[in-house]
Amino acid sequence: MKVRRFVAANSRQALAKVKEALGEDAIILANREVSEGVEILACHEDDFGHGLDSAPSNAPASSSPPESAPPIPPGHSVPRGVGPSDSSAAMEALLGEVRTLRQALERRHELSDVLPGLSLGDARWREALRELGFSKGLAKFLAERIPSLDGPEAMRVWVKSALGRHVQTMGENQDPLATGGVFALVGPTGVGKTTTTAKLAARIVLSRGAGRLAMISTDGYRIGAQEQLRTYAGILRVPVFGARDEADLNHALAAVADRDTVLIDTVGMSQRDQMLAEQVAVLGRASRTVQRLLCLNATSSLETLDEVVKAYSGAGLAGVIVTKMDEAARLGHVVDVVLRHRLPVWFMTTGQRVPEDFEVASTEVLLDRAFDLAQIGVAQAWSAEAA
Ligand SMILES: Nc1nc2c(ncn2[C@@H]2O[C@H](COP(=O)(O)OP(=O)(O)O)[C@@H](O)[C@H]2O)c(=O)[nH]1
Ligand SMILES: [Mg+2]
Repeated sequence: MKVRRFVAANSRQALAKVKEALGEDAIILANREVSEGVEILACHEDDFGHGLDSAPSNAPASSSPPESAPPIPPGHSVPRGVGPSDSSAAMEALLGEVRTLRQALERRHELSDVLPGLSLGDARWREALRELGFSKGLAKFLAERIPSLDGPEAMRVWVKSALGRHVQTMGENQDPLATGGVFALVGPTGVGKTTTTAKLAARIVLSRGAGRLAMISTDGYRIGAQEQLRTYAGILRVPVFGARDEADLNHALAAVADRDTVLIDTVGMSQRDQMLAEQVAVLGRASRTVQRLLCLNATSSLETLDEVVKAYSGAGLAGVIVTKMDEAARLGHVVDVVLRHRLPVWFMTTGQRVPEDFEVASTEVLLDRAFDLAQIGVAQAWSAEAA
């Protein structure tokens, strides 16, 4: 069989070369992506099969079988499927299969006329995932594995289900605060710790009453910071204690020992602040076990969120609260960060109103919002091309 190799920048050009050289009935034996573009191995239909099923027609009739063929022991018949009578039927079947493959390749090629870039390579998917906020690495990883050619909607469904198995959230019907405990909201200044503490407090008061809840503010540095929490606490009739240092904190915790749930609103610290390690240590040494919840501002960049998580991770984080989701243009970066650090998302906040703009995190909702493709340019371009 005379196999020829054709290489071109894309499958359309490679197929054109095949047709030009070998005619309409050329048999495509293989195709794959190579560094120069696409490589197609093909032969002329008349050549197909020569050298596979029998010796070439110009070979002497008595020529011995190829060395690689196992000798047939005396007294044994030729096994079915390789004997001369079966060979032509097998070859016919193989030929049929190759034709089907060729048609599939050509259909794929036609589809790429409608949705350029979909049929070959994964650059389009990667671009879309990058636009949604995912990191280069995760976009590449996912794009290389997306199996479908059916456009952005299929991509959305597939990626959502692939990521959905790994994004950890509490789920709509579970309230992680229901069992009580001491929870400290930590994170940089301005991410929404105080507002979210108030939202959580309101939620607890509404479901279980004010009698089992207390609040502590360690934010003694900013003017009005404790006042802000005291105002909410006053409305909710929940006691609030100020704590400037470790001794204060333990004193406050002792004073609220009868409350099954304690919310600590901490002082905001930059992820680069030297004091941060001290804050982590103080909460770690507290007289009651403190579960730290890191507030991640959804409007921050992926790099910033990554840096914040790394800085705040010391001694372990119980989970994450994604804040300001209402202001974020995209959420892929948030999903990316919680995935790579394997952090469960407990809550999501969606506005300034206390207590309304608050949700218990659900993977479904988080991914739905992260894959709101309508917002991104690639999907619009896709729809325009597909129309
Ligand atoms: N748009 C929006 N603003 C929020 C959200 N949560 C808090 N904020 C606002 O962000 C600002 C800082 O919030 P604050 O709770 O004081 O942040 P802290 O410094 O971390 O305690 C305030 O103006 C809040 O009203 C939210 O989910 N969405
Ligand atoms: Mg605050």
